Parts: sequence; C-alpha cells; structure tokens
Amino acid sequence: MAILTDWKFHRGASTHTALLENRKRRRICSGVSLRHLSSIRIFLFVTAAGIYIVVSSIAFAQQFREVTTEVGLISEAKKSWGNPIWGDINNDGFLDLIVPTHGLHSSGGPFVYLNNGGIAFIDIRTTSGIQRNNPDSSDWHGFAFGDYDGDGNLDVFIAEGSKRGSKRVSDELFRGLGDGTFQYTSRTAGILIGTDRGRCSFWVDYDNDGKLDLFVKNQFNVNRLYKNNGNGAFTEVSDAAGLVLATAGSDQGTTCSFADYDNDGFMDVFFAGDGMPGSVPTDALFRNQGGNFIDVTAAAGFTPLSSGHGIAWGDYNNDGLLDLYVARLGSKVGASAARLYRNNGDGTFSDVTQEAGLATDANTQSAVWGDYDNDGFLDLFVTNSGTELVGLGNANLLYHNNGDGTFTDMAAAEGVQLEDNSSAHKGAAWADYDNDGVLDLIIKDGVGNEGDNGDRALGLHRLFKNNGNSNHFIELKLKGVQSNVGGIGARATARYASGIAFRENNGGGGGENASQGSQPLHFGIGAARSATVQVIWPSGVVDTLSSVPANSILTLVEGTAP
Ligand SMILES: [Ca+2]
Ligand SMILES: [Ca+2]
Ligand SMILES: [Ca+2]
Ligand SMILES: [Ca+2]
Repeated sequence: MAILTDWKFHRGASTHTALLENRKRRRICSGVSLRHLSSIRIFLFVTAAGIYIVVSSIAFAQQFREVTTEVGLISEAKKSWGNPIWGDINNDGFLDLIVPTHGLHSSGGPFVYLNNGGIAFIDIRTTSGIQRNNPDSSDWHGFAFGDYDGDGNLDVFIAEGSKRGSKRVSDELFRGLGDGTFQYTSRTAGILIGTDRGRCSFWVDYDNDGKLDLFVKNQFNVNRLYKNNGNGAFTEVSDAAGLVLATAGSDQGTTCSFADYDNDGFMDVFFAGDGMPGSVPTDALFRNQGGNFIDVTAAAGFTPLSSGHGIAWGDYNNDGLLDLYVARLGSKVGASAARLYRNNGDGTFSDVTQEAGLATDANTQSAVWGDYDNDGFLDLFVTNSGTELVGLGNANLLYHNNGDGTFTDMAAAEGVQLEDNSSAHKGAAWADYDNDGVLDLIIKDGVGNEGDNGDRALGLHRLFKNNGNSNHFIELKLKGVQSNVGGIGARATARYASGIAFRENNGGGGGENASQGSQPLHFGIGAARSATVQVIWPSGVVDTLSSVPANSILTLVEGTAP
C-alpha cells in the first residue's frame, strides 16, 4: 500500500507535496496469463510433503497492459487526425484526456474524458463545451493545452483547416473553467476569421514577458503569432516575429515544436513537413534571438529532409542539452526516414541515427520521449502506420535507452508493438494517469482525413498502463509567478547519487503531431533515495530543492526555493 503524507519544504516554501513512499508495483502472477510473459522461471522445491512448483514470472511480465475498456475509454473507431493531449482540466491532481477527431460531421466531435481518481475515465463529450461554432469548417487538426489567462485552468486551442481553402474558419479557442467545461472565446480573444488552413498550434511565451502567446502553423497560408495582451485578448504580431513564412506557402510544412535548444532562456522552434514521398524537404530550425527568430537550419548543421511528422525534443544522453528526434514516413514509401540529431552544445547538431541504433524504414508518425522504466535515461516511443502509409508491417517501436548512446527496440517484449497489419498507428502521448510514478501510454490510430475511408481514416484510441518496477521517480509540477503560470519554457535538472537528468517543460501540444512535455515533468532516478532538483524559469529565477525524497509528486511555485 502506498503511504500518503503531506510534506512541506524547508525554508518556508508553501509547496504542497504528496509523498508516495517506496511503492512496489510489481504485478502478482495471477491475472497475468502466461502468453503475456516474455520469460518465466520455474523453481522446484522438494520437501517431505512432496514437490512444489513455483512459477516466478513477476519481474518478466510485459511492462505494459492494455486497460482501454477496463478504465472506460470508448472503443469506437472514429475519423482521426490530431494528437491525444493530457492535462488536468478540473484541477483534481489527475490528468484528464482529450482525443481529437477529424471532421465533426462524421465524427461528432473530440472525445473529452475526466479522469476519476486514476481508476476510470468519464466521457463528457456532450457537456464539455468543446463543440462546433460559427464559422466552422468542421476540419479540426492540432489540439494544444495552455493556460493563456493565467487563472490556473487549462485552456484548449484547436487549429482548424479550411476544407482546401474554400471555407471560412475561425481557429477554436476554448477557455477552461476549471471544472472540465469550456467556453468558446475565439472572437473575444481576437483570433482571426479567414481561410487559413491551420494544421497545428503551440503555446509559447516567445518574448518571455510572463504571458503565454500562441503560434499557429498553417499549411498553405502564412503562419500566425498571437501575442498575449494580458487582458484575455491577443494581438497578431507582424511578420510573426520572423516566423510568418517558415515553411509556409509550401504544401508540406505542417508541424512544429518549440524548445530552447541553446539554453539561452528563449524558446526556439523546429519545423517539419507532413509531406508525401518526393515532397520538398521542409525541415527548418529557427533560433529565438530574444523575441525575434532567424533561420539557422544550415548553420546548425541540418540537411533538410522531407516527410517529417512527429517532432520530439529530449535530452537522451543527460548532458543538459536537448536533442531532437524527427519521425518521418520512411523509406518504405520512398520518403526520408526518421532521424535522431544530437545537440553538440555549440549551436550545431549531428545526425546520430545509425550509431544510436535507430535506423528504420518504418513509416513513423509520432515520437514521444519518456523514461518508462525509471532508470534515469529517456526512452522513445514511435508509432508506425505500416507500409503504403497504412497496413502491413505496422509494428510500433519502443526504443529503450541503453544508457550508452544506443537504443534497443522493446516494443514487442513490452506489449506496445500492436502489429496487426491493418491499423494505422499515428498519435501517442505519455502520462502517469494514475499517479503511481510510472508513465502510461495512449495511442491513437488513424492517419487519414474526413474524406478517406477504411483503415486509413478510422482509428481507435487505446490506453496502456505501465506495470512499473522497483526504480524510483520524481514528478514535478510547475507554477509560474513572474513566468507564465504553466511554467512553459522552464528547464529542470534532477541530480542524484548515480546520475543527472534534464527536462524542459516545452508545453508540447498539437505542434508535435503528438503530445509531449505536458506537466508534470517526470524523472526516473533509478535506485536513488533522493535528488536535488533545480529549475531555471523563463524569467531567469532559479529555484533549488535539496534532498527531494524519491517517489515524490511535488509542486514548485516559482521563487519559493531560491
Ligand atoms: Ca483531472
Ligand atoms: Ca533559445
Ligand atoms: Ca543531449
Ligand atoms: Ca529508461
């Protein structure tokens, strides 16, 4: 049983902490059928009373177990496009879930779930308030969580397409009321009405003024950057601070992800192109020079490639520098294959795909970093839609980080490969939905749009619970004061006896073709009993928490641990 206690930091910090002591989460053998075991050990004991056979399988069970139906998620294939996103929309400490659908006419709107104590999910589609408004093309793409008005309640932005540029559209901004319901605020907030073909959106405080701004990546049209006025409304920034034409005007540039790759405190951005085989290479890196962006793609050592889908920033080698993985359609369909780029710390990146053991011809779609076994090294989950965009050979990839710069695919052994030669695996996101200290995984199938039929378009969403192990963790929620309240852009380091790990809260949402970076930040710390956690906020404020006990879920308020 977990022991829940309250624990407050020294030095007068007002932070509230729930301390989960040394939880043992190994599954008992009962309830795990033998076919789910990758390996078993059989011990024979001979006693005077006879022979006893003990099957020891606990440590060898698959890491993940599907709980979709068990927790009440709806097993109903819907038209799909966007990315599943996790966020606590009713502020009860449990991450809630939105699973987008594409084309409201046929899909009936996105799935919106309230997480009931980590045990069950309650479908609140009909009452959440996230619904069609006028004008509306019903062509919904990237979803993103962010708290733009700083009231402590997560808001949702949805980039909307324009039905091939023919329909008037207003990207959808919904203000969260903190109880799981939302209010449509696009018009009062000053979001443009036009014929932009929105593909994804990203919440980012690009000028570090403490107010969360919004970037919208459009496909054929120019991009939009909305500066937060601080009064519930936004002002469009001319030239989008240098990003207005970034991969715009091309039919391929569709995804982006912000992160501070050079640790200067300002969020930079990488773009990739959701293109078809043979499409124009559109990869691009823009550096934020303090509120204005410049294209540094070539200077940073990138050779632009095509067909980029999922973008995932994460420090896989624990050197305090964010590295970059880009999922791509892959050579199966004659496009560029996925790549891992290591951050060299001097403004350049090196393609280390081969030496890391990550070369694949899979049609990869989404990529998300997460230390699923809490050993202190970020692992990587990548979805694979199969040959010819969907179909044969659709095995997902779970790259376990070996800690030496290389990875080993463990998807089959750990129960998330899901190779059925028909489903189109696309979106994915990590989250510890039941607060037991290990990252769980949502996977969303379906790569097509409203006009498509069959397996390509229809997809289920499926939840996989992590069975855990004996390793320890720390989960960190951030509350900005001078910085934006969600702490987007904050950089956190955990130092413990045998290692160090680095995370950036990049607020990852719809821009990444996946959901990544949402709070809380998750650190695996191996067998360590405590860690020192340091957070550098976008404001420049630095907080240091010494001797944070292992297996803590804690909230840090900016400036309370100077
Ligand atoms: Ca919640
Ligand atoms: Ca930067
Ligand atoms: Ca690194
Ligand atoms: Ca790991």
